[in-house]
Amino acid sequence: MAILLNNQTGESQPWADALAGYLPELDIHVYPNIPNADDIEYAVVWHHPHGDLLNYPNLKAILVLGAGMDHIDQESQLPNVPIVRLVDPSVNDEMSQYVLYWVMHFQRNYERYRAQAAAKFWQRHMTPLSRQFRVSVVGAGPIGQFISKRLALNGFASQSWSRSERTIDNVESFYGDQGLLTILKSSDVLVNCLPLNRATRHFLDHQKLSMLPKGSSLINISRGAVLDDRALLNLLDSGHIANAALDTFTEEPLAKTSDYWQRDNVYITPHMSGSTYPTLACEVIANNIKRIENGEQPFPIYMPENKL
Ligand code: OXD
Repeated sequence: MAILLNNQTGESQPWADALAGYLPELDIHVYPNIPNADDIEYAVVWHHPHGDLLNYPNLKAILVLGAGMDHIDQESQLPNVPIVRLVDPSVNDEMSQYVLYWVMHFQRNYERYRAQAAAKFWQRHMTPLSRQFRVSVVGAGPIGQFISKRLALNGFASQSWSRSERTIDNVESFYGDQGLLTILKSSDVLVNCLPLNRATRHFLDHQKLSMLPKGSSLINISRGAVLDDRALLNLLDSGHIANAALDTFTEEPLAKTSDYWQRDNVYITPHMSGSTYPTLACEVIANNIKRIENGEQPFPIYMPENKL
Protein backbone atom coordinates (compact mmCIF):
# COMPACT_ATOMS: atom_id res chain seq x y z
CA MET A 1 0.00 0.00 0.00
CA ALA A 2 1.52 3.33 -1.02
CA ILE A 3 0.94 7.04 -1.46
CA LEU A 4 1.71 8.92 -4.64
CA LEU A 5 2.92 12.36 -3.63
CA ASN A 6 3.38 15.32 -5.93
CA ASN A 7 3.61 18.95 -4.99
CA GLN A 8 4.13 20.12 -8.55
CA THR A 9 4.62 23.81 -7.71
CA GLY A 10 6.83 23.35 -4.67
CA GLU A 11 9.02 20.92 -2.80
CA SER A 12 7.74 17.40 -2.21
CA GLN A 13 10.30 16.23 0.38
CA PRO A 14 8.92 18.16 3.40
CA TRP A 15 5.50 16.68 2.56
CA ALA A 16 6.95 13.18 2.26
CA ASP A 17 8.68 13.56 5.63
CA ALA A 18 5.57 14.90 7.34
CA LEU A 19 3.29 12.20 5.86
CA ALA A 20 5.78 9.50 6.87
CA GLY A 21 5.58 10.82 10.44
CA TYR A 22 1.78 10.42 10.56
CA LEU A 23 1.52 7.26 8.43
CA PRO A 24 4.71 5.25 9.09
CA GLU A 25 3.12 2.07 7.74
CA LEU A 26 2.64 3.49 4.20
CA ASP A 27 5.27 3.76 1.46
CA ILE A 28 5.49 7.22 -0.03
CA HIS A 29 6.53 7.55 -3.66
CA VAL A 30 7.34 11.01 -4.93
CA TYR A 31 6.18 11.56 -8.51
CA PRO A 32 7.54 10.68 -11.08
CA ASN A 33 9.44 7.87 -9.26
CA ILE A 34 6.64 5.34 -8.95
CA PRO A 35 8.07 1.80 -8.92
CA ASN A 36 4.68 0.12 -9.38
CA ALA A 37 1.46 1.97 -10.26
CA ASP A 38 -0.60 -0.93 -8.82
CA ASP A 39 0.67 -0.16 -5.31
CA ILE A 40 -0.73 3.37 -5.25
CA GLU A 41 -3.86 3.68 -3.12
CA TYR A 42 -3.78 7.38 -2.27
CA ALA A 43 -2.74 10.35 -4.39
CA VAL A 44 -1.71 13.46 -2.44
CA VAL A 45 -1.29 16.08 -5.13
CA TRP A 46 -1.12 19.69 -6.16
CA HIS A 47 -1.17 20.62 -9.87
CA HIS A 48 -0.47 17.03 -10.89
CA PRO A 49 0.17 16.43 -14.63
CA HIS A 50 -3.09 16.19 -16.58
CA GLY A 51 -4.47 12.69 -17.00
CA ASP A 52 -1.87 10.98 -14.78
CA LEU A 53 -4.33 10.18 -11.98
CA LEU A 54 -6.02 7.70 -14.33
CA ASN A 55 -2.89 5.51 -14.27
CA TYR A 56 -3.39 3.98 -10.81
CA PRO A 57 -5.88 1.08 -10.93
CA ASN A 58 -6.06 0.62 -7.13
CA LEU A 59 -6.48 4.28 -6.21
CA LYS A 60 -8.89 4.80 -3.29
CA ALA A 61 -8.86 8.60 -3.00
CA ILE A 62 -7.29 11.82 -4.26
CA LEU A 63 -6.30 14.23 -1.49
CA VAL A 64 -5.42 17.77 -2.40
CA LEU A 65 -2.56 19.43 -0.55
CA GLY A 66 -3.62 23.08 -0.93
CA ALA A 67 -6.80 25.11 -0.64
CA GLY A 68 -7.80 25.71 -4.29
CA MET A 69 -9.43 23.11 -6.51
CA ASP A 70 -8.90 24.74 -9.91
CA HIS A 71 -6.21 22.23 -10.90
CA ILE A 72 -8.69 19.42 -10.25
CA ASP A 73 -11.37 21.25 -12.24
CA GLN A 74 -8.97 21.43 -15.18
CA GLU A 75 -8.92 17.63 -15.54
CA SER A 76 -11.23 16.44 -18.31
CA GLN A 77 -11.44 12.98 -16.74
CA LEU A 78 -10.79 11.78 -13.22
CA PRO A 79 -10.86 8.33 -11.65
CA ASN A 80 -14.09 7.50 -9.88
CA VAL A 81 -12.77 7.90 -6.32
CA PRO A 82 -13.47 10.50 -3.63
CA ILE A 83 -11.62 13.79 -4.07
CA VAL A 84 -10.86 15.25 -0.67
CA ARG A 85 -10.26 18.95 -0.12
CA LEU A 86 -7.73 20.24 2.34
CA VAL A 87 -9.41 22.29 5.01
CA ASP A 88 -6.50 23.26 7.18
CA PRO A 89 -7.38 25.26 10.31
CA SER A 90 -4.10 27.15 10.21
CA VAL A 91 -4.70 28.30 6.60
CA ASN A 92 -8.18 29.46 7.58
CA ASP A 93 -6.66 31.35 10.50
CA GLU A 94 -4.02 33.07 8.40
CA MET A 95 -6.42 33.99 5.60
CA SER A 96 -8.92 35.46 8.02
CA GLN A 97 -6.12 37.46 9.69
CA TYR A 98 -5.07 38.77 6.27
CA VAL A 99 -8.63 39.91 5.62
CA LEU A 100 -8.98 41.47 9.08
CA TYR A 101 -5.72 43.35 8.59
CA TRP A 102 -6.93 45.01 5.38
CA VAL A 103 -10.47 45.57 6.62
CA MET A 104 -9.08 47.50 9.59
CA HIS A 105 -6.60 49.31 7.37
CA PHE A 106 -9.44 50.55 5.18
CA GLN A 107 -11.93 51.18 7.99
CA ARG A 108 -9.49 53.21 10.07
CA ASN A 109 -7.86 54.85 7.06
CA TYR A 110 -4.33 54.12 8.20
CA GLU A 111 -2.99 55.29 4.86
CA ARG A 112 -4.23 58.78 5.65
CA TYR A 113 -2.44 58.77 9.01
CA ARG A 114 0.72 57.61 7.32
CA ALA A 115 0.51 60.57 4.91
CA GLN A 116 -0.24 62.91 7.83
CA ALA A 117 2.73 61.57 9.77
CA ALA A 118 4.99 62.13 6.77
CA ALA A 119 3.86 65.79 6.85
CA LYS A 120 4.17 65.94 10.71
CA PHE A 121 0.48 66.80 10.81
CA TRP A 122 -1.64 65.84 13.87
CA GLN A 123 -5.34 65.38 13.19
CA ARG A 124 -7.84 62.76 14.35
CA HIS A 125 -10.66 61.53 12.14
CA MET A 126 -13.81 59.64 13.09
CA THR A 127 -13.71 55.94 12.26
CA PRO A 128 -16.88 54.26 10.96
CA LEU A 129 -18.35 52.11 13.73
CA SER A 130 -17.30 48.49 13.27
CA ARG A 131 -20.81 47.18 13.73
CA GLN A 132 -21.93 49.43 10.87
CA PHE A 133 -18.93 48.69 8.67
CA ARG A 134 -20.26 46.12 6.19
CA VAL A 135 -17.77 43.53 5.06
CA SER A 136 -19.16 41.15 2.46
CA VAL A 137 -17.54 37.85 1.66
CA VAL A 138 -18.60 36.42 -1.70
CA GLY A 139 -18.15 32.66 -1.71
CA ALA A 140 -19.24 30.60 1.30
CA GLY A 141 -17.01 27.55 0.99
CA PRO A 142 -15.01 26.45 4.04
CA ILE A 143 -12.64 29.44 3.86
CA GLY A 144 -15.30 32.03 3.05
CA GLN A 145 -17.49 30.85 5.93
CA PHE A 146 -14.59 30.87 8.36
CA ILE A 147 -13.68 34.44 7.37
CA SER A 148 -17.28 35.66 7.66
CA LYS A 149 -17.49 34.24 11.19
CA ARG A 150 -14.17 35.80 12.16
CA LEU A 151 -15.32 39.18 10.89
CA ALA A 152 -18.50 38.87 12.93
CA LEU A 153 -16.52 37.84 16.04
CA ASN A 154 -14.41 40.95 15.57
CA GLY A 155 -17.49 43.14 15.62
CA PHE A 156 -17.91 43.91 11.93
CA ALA A 157 -21.24 43.84 10.09
CA SER A 158 -20.40 40.57 8.40
CA GLN A 159 -22.31 39.62 5.26
CA SER A 160 -21.94 36.57 3.07
CA TRP A 161 -23.09 35.61 -0.40
CA SER A 162 -23.38 32.18 -1.97
CA ARG A 163 -25.25 30.78 -4.97
CA SER A 164 -27.57 28.71 -2.84
CA GLU A 165 -28.95 29.46 0.61
CA ARG A 166 -26.62 29.02 3.60
CA THR A 167 -26.88 29.98 7.21
CA ILE A 168 -23.78 31.16 9.03
CA ASP A 169 -23.88 32.10 12.72
CA ASN A 170 -23.92 35.86 13.32
CA VAL A 171 -23.53 36.59 9.61
CA GLU A 172 -26.19 38.12 7.37
CA SER A 173 -26.43 35.70 4.50
CA PHE A 174 -27.58 36.46 0.97
CA TYR A 175 -27.89 34.11 -1.94
CA GLY A 176 -28.77 33.92 -5.62
CA ASP A 177 -28.88 36.69 -8.22
CA GLN A 178 -31.07 39.01 -6.18
CA GLY A 179 -28.96 38.50 -3.08
CA LEU A 180 -25.85 39.39 -5.04
CA LEU A 181 -27.30 42.74 -6.11
CA THR A 182 -28.26 43.52 -2.53
CA ILE A 183 -24.90 42.60 -1.07
CA LEU A 184 -22.89 44.44 -3.72
CA LYS A 185 -24.85 47.63 -3.12
CA SER A 186 -24.31 47.39 0.61
CA SER A 187 -20.61 46.63 1.05
CA ASP A 188 -17.93 48.84 2.52
CA VAL A 189 -15.43 46.09 1.75
CA LEU A 190 -15.97 43.22 -0.66
CA VAL A 191 -13.86 40.10 -0.06
CA ASN A 192 -13.59 37.67 -2.94
CA CYS A 193 -13.47 34.04 -1.81
CA LEU A 194 -15.07 32.52 -4.90
CA PRO A 195 -13.23 29.59 -6.44
CA LEU A 196 -12.18 29.89 -10.06
CA ASN A 197 -14.25 27.73 -12.37
CA ARG A 198 -16.23 28.04 -15.59
CA ALA A 199 -18.99 29.94 -13.82
CA THR A 200 -16.75 32.42 -12.03
CA ARG A 201 -14.13 33.50 -14.58
CA HIS A 202 -14.47 37.33 -14.68
CA PHE A 203 -17.54 37.00 -12.46
CA LEU A 204 -16.65 40.29 -10.76
CA ASP A 205 -16.92 42.35 -13.94
CA HIS A 206 -17.51 46.04 -14.53
CA GLN A 207 -21.25 45.79 -14.09
CA LYS A 208 -21.03 44.06 -10.72
CA LEU A 209 -18.06 45.99 -9.36
CA SER A 210 -19.67 49.31 -10.23
CA MET A 211 -22.62 48.38 -7.99
CA LEU A 212 -20.36 48.68 -4.97
CA PRO A 213 -20.88 51.98 -3.14
CA LYS A 214 -18.48 54.76 -4.13
CA GLY A 215 -15.45 54.68 -1.84
CA SER A 216 -15.67 50.96 -1.05
CA SER A 217 -12.67 48.64 -1.08
CA LEU A 218 -11.95 45.20 -2.45
CA ILE A 219 -9.86 42.31 -1.14
CA ASN A 220 -9.05 39.35 -3.38
CA ILE A 221 -7.70 36.19 -1.78
CA SER A 222 -9.06 33.48 -4.07
CA ARG A 223 -8.01 33.58 -7.70
CA GLY A 224 -7.11 36.59 -9.83
CA ALA A 225 -9.17 35.55 -12.84
CA VAL A 226 -12.44 35.83 -10.88
CA LEU A 227 -11.91 39.59 -11.31
CA ASP A 228 -12.01 41.49 -14.56
CA ASP A 229 -8.68 43.31 -14.12
CA ARG A 230 -9.41 46.09 -16.62
CA ALA A 231 -12.77 46.81 -14.98
CA LEU A 232 -11.16 46.97 -11.54
CA LEU A 233 -8.36 49.27 -12.73
CA ASN A 234 -10.90 51.62 -14.34
CA LEU A 235 -12.99 51.76 -11.19
CA LEU A 236 -9.88 52.35 -9.05
CA ASP A 237 -8.76 55.14 -11.37
CA SER A 238 -12.15 56.85 -11.29
CA GLY A 239 -12.12 56.64 -7.47
CA HIS A 240 -15.32 54.59 -7.44
CA ILE A 241 -13.39 51.83 -5.70
CA ALA A 242 -11.07 53.46 -3.20
CA ASN A 243 -8.59 50.62 -2.58
CA ALA A 244 -7.82 47.07 -3.50
CA ALA A 245 -5.72 44.57 -1.55
CA LEU A 246 -4.80 41.88 -4.04
CA ASP A 247 -3.09 38.65 -3.07
CA THR A 248 -3.88 36.64 -6.20
CA PHE A 249 -3.58 37.48 -9.86
CA THR A 250 -4.61 36.14 -13.24
CA GLU A 251 -0.94 35.44 -13.97
CA GLU A 252 1.44 34.72 -11.11
CA PRO A 253 4.01 35.99 -10.46
CA LEU A 254 2.47 39.32 -11.41
CA ALA A 255 4.24 40.64 -14.52
CA LYS A 256 6.53 43.63 -13.98
CA THR A 257 4.49 45.37 -16.71
CA SER A 258 1.18 44.96 -14.83
CA ASP A 259 -0.72 48.21 -14.35
CA TYR A 260 -1.46 47.18 -10.77
CA TRP A 261 2.11 48.05 -9.73
CA GLN A 262 1.53 51.64 -10.85
CA ARG A 263 -1.37 52.33 -8.50
CA ASP A 264 -0.97 53.82 -5.01
CA ASN A 265 -4.39 52.51 -4.03
CA VAL A 266 -3.52 48.90 -4.85
CA TYR A 267 -1.81 46.83 -2.15
CA ILE A 268 -0.08 43.86 -3.74
CA THR A 269 0.99 40.75 -1.86
CA PRO A 270 2.47 37.64 -3.52
CA HIS A 271 -0.20 34.99 -2.85
CA MET A 272 0.75 34.78 0.83
CA SER A 273 -2.58 35.31 2.59
CA GLY A 274 -2.53 31.73 3.91
CA SER A 275 0.53 29.49 3.98
CA THR A 276 0.18 25.74 4.03
CA TYR A 277 2.65 24.16 6.44
CA PRO A 278 3.36 20.51 5.54
CA THR A 279 3.43 19.36 9.17
CA LEU A 280 -0.01 20.82 9.89
CA ALA A 281 -1.64 19.98 6.55
CA CYS A 282 -0.33 16.40 6.60
CA GLU A 283 -2.03 15.77 9.92
CA VAL A 284 -5.36 16.66 8.27
CA ILE A 285 -4.54 14.54 5.18
CA ALA A 286 -3.34 11.58 7.26
CA ASN A 287 -6.51 11.68 9.39
CA ASN A 288 -8.58 11.46 6.21
CA ILE A 289 -6.54 8.49 4.98
CA LYS A 290 -7.02 6.80 8.36
CA ARG A 291 -10.75 7.46 8.11
CA ILE A 292 -10.92 5.77 4.71
CA GLU A 293 -8.90 2.81 6.02
CA ASN A 294 -11.40 2.49 8.89
CA GLY A 295 -14.32 2.45 6.45
CA GLU A 296 -15.39 6.02 7.33
CA GLN A 297 -16.01 9.00 5.04
CA PRO A 298 -13.15 11.48 4.57
CA PHE A 299 -14.15 15.14 4.57
CA PRO A 300 -14.85 17.41 2.96
CA ILE A 301 -15.45 15.58 -0.30
CA TYR A 302 -15.24 17.76 -3.39
CA MET A 303 -17.75 17.50 -6.20
CA PRO A 304 -16.44 19.17 -9.37
CA GLU A 305 -19.41 21.07 -10.79
CA ASN A 306 -18.18 23.82 -13.03
CA LYS A 307 -15.10 22.56 -14.76
CA LEU A 308 -12.67 25.17 -16.01
C1 OXD B 1 -4.26 28.13 -2.80
C2 OXD B 1 -3.25 27.77 -1.80
O1 OXD B 1 -5.12 27.33 -3.15
O2 OXD B 1 -2.30 28.55 -1.61
O3 OXD B 1 -4.19 29.27 -3.28
O4 OXD B 1 -3.40 26.71 -1.16
